[in-house]
Order: sequence, then structure tokens, then C-alpha cells
Amino acid sequence: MPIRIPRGWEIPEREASPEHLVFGRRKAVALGAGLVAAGPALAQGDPALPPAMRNTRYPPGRDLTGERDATTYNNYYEFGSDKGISRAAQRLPQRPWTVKVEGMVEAPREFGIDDLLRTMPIEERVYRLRCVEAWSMVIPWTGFPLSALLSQVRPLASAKYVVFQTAQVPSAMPGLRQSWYPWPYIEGCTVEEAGNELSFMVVGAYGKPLPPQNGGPIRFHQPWKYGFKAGKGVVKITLTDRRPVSFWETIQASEYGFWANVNPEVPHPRWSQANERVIGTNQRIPTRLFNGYAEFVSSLYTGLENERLWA
Ligand SMILES: Nc1nc2c(c(=O)[nH]1)N[C@H]1C(S)=C(S)[C@@H](COP(=O)(O)O)O[C@H]1N2
Ligand SMILES: [Mo]
Repeated sequence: MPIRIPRGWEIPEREASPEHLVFGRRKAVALGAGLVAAGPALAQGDPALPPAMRNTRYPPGRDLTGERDATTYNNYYEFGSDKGISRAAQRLPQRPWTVKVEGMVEAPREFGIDDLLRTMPIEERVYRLRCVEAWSMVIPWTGFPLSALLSQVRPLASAKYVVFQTAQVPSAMPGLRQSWYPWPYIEGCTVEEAGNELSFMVVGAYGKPLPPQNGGPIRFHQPWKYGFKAGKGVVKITLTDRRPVSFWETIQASEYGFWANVNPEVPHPRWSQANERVIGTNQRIPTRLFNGYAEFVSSLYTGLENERLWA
């Protein structure tokens, strides 16, 4: 490719359209339902990440967060309790890496990360991320629907919850020495939530392999929930009929519950959730119900009005 065409994230989202991308309009249409080429990722590729088309079904409605901001302002308590853990996280080996999927499934299996990269339906999705601490980002993730992975192991009808467990690597993760924390980091959701089309296993960001500080080589993301629900460095996924008690719920159940859906009208016990600070610009913008994804997820919660859905 002699001409350098800006990647999708180098132009404001409002300008991002198939016309700016590598392929001509006709080609993009031929690629099918809502998928457009995600910039030169397709043309050049990254040897460690398969080519990914951007799925345009989920327009973020805001400019992308700069790659530098998204990869240097992180929550990952295994490496420490401040935001500046990106350097320390480089010590986490990304290969070999396996993800066990087990519990109430017909065919439990251990997947190598490179097998997942080869066999899963990889695409790019630009998702918002809303931290419970009231800051937010917009990130172009590469990954695949969680449902594609679960269909490989065939969950039993009796399975009600999906639990994600993060790696514990003491030689790389100084935070694990803080023994008052209930390691390992555990998170979970219902089987219905796991099957929602938005539930995404993330293996890349900004067209590159997912950096360790963002949860590389593989993390989870459900964009309608507060960010702490998105376990990083996932090594085990367990299907169970018992509701898991997560890392943060164990620490402070009154502040961090099981559902943790984003709702601007339900304040955290110690601060308002009405607004969020946009990382990069520090602008404050209104937070939206389900982080703006209500059309995709609100039906998951009918009949659950007695649950503490919002914190
Ligand atoms: N294992 C693990 N996963 C984690 C965390 C953590 O401390 N450990 N922090 C969570 C929180 S609070 C947020 S907001 C997101 C941040 O993801 P990012 O650093 O990629 O923006 O990761 C989540 N996943
Ligand atoms: Mo968070």
C-alpha cells in the first residue's frame, strides 16, 4: 500500500465512514451486514492479530479516546491501586496463555489464545467504557462475541451464571502481595446477559494485540455495565447455577453489587453518577441509562425490578 490512509481512530468518529477506509464503497458493502474494513489493519495486518472489520451496529456517538490515554490510564489492581500501572503490566507474559471454559457445560475445554484468534469470528467494535469512578473512554476493541466461545462448550440448561477469573501471576503482579484483597479477581453475569450480542471477549485495541495493562491477551467487556464488571487477563470461565460474589462485592457489597448496570439516576453511595469525565479532554458529559445501550439490553431486566440492578 503506497498511500497511507488514516486509521479509523485517527479521525473524529463523526467523520468516520466507510469512504475514509481502505476499501472502496462497493467492497465495503460486499463485506456484508454492518461490517466495514477497520483501516489498514486489513491491508497490513498485525502478525499477532487477525484482520478485523469494524462492526458499525454500535456507533459510539463520541470521538475515540486517544490510544495513549487509553493505554496509560488503567485500573488493574493486580499491578497496583493507582492508574499508572501500564509499565509494570508489561511484565505479564502474554504467551503461552490459555482460557479454560468449564463447569456446567457439555464439553469443557481449554483454549489456547492463538487458537481463539484463528477460530473465533473476529471483528472490531467501538464501545464506550464507563468506570464506576465517573470517568469514561471510547475504545476500538477487537474481539469476538462471548456467545461464539460459549457455543463451543455447549452450556447445560441448568447453568445460570458465567464467572470470569483473572490470572494470578505473583512474579509479575505486585498487587497480589496486598493480601487483604480477595484474589483472584472474579466477575460474572447471568447466562442471559452473557448471550446478549454486546457481550464481547476483547483481544485487541486500536488494531493491535490487547496490551497487558488493558487486560491482554484477553479480557471481557459489557459496555452497558460499570467497567469493574469487565475482568482482565481472563484464564477461566465457569458456568454455574450459583451467583458469584465478585472481587469488589466481597470488598464492599454496598457499593459494588452483582448487576452494576450504568444508571445516571442512581448515585454511588459516595458520589453522583449523573455525569462522567471524558478521559483526554476532561470534559464533563451526562451519563446515559445503560451507558447508552438501552435498546440492546433493557429487555434483559424485565421482571427483575426487585433486584439491585444499578450498583
Ligand atoms: N483483573 C482485573 N480486571 C479489571 C480491573 C482490575 O483491577 N483487575 N479493574 C476494572 C475496572 S474498575 C475498570 S474501569 C476496567 C478498566 O479497563 P481499562 O484499563 O482497559 O480502561 O477494568 C476492569 N477490570
Ligand atoms: Mo472502574
